[in-house]
Amino acid sequence: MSIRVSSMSVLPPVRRDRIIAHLPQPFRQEAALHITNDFNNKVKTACQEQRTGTVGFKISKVIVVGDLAVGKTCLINRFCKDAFDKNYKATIGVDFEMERFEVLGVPFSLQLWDTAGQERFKCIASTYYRGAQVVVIVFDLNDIASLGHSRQWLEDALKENDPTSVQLFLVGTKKDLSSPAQYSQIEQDALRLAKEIHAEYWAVSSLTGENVREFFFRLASLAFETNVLAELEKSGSRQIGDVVRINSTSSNLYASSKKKQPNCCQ
Ligand SMILES: Nc1nc2c(ncn2[C@@H]2O[C@H](COP(=O)(O)OP(=O)(O)OP(=O)(O)O)[C@@H](O)[C@H]2O)c(=O)[nH]1
Ligand SMILES: [Mg+2]
Repeated sequence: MSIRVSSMSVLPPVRRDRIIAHLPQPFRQEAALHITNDFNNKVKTACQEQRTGTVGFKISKVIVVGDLAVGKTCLINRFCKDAFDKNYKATIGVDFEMERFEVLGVPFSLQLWDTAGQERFKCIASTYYRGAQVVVIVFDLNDIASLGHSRQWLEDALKENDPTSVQLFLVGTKKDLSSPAQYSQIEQDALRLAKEIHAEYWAVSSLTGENVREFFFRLASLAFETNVLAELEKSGSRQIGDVVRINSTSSNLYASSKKKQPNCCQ
């Protein structure tokens, strides 16, 4: 029995609108993690041959950080639940969402950790930073101070992670509230910072939904690509016969997916 079939018996199939077949493009070419038109060839070939590494069940951990009330929870809720709440309810400590995709025919999940921006919850929230493959720093496009604080959020997030392997996104929210003139002013500063910290820049509105889906699809695609490349690198040193293919047994699937979990999530 193939793993895809066996995982379906545990989980419902991936939603049709979570299927990614082509690499989504960045929001701004000048502040992008990379600007290739398509997925890495090695990744595409591995997916076609169902040779994406030792785990068929791939997960990346994403932490979402930034000042209080910049719109972290709304951003996640717009994407995961297609909902928007105009009333502010502070996140206490941390919230968690799991979002499932299928990228190049391979099941892939994002663990989204929505952390609290309020100072008094920061020490609880920061205990969840460890083991992140992706860090999303959120700021409010109408509040220049929140952009300025992004460096501190980054520093805190990187204390718990390997800075060389983390993918960074800098996301400006509440685009609906800024005039074109105000927007282009803050965008210049945001682009400068994004380039400096090697982050990919996005501007979104959770109220209207502008760019929200595009952003998460891009994030999922880049996280998937990095995840598969790392697996291929690891499995490169093994014999071909040692590689557990996607169509291996379901017991292997869960044994290996468990091993991949960061300590803080157990
Ligand atoms: N107009 C507009 N308002 C937004 C948008 N995103 C968030 N808001 C509002 O901003 C406020 C704060 O949003 P949250 O998502 O709760 O902020 P947060 O960053 O999660 O805050 P903490 O959990 O305290 O860190 C709420 O009143 C939202 O309705 C947006 O895109 N446009
Ligand atoms: Mg929140």
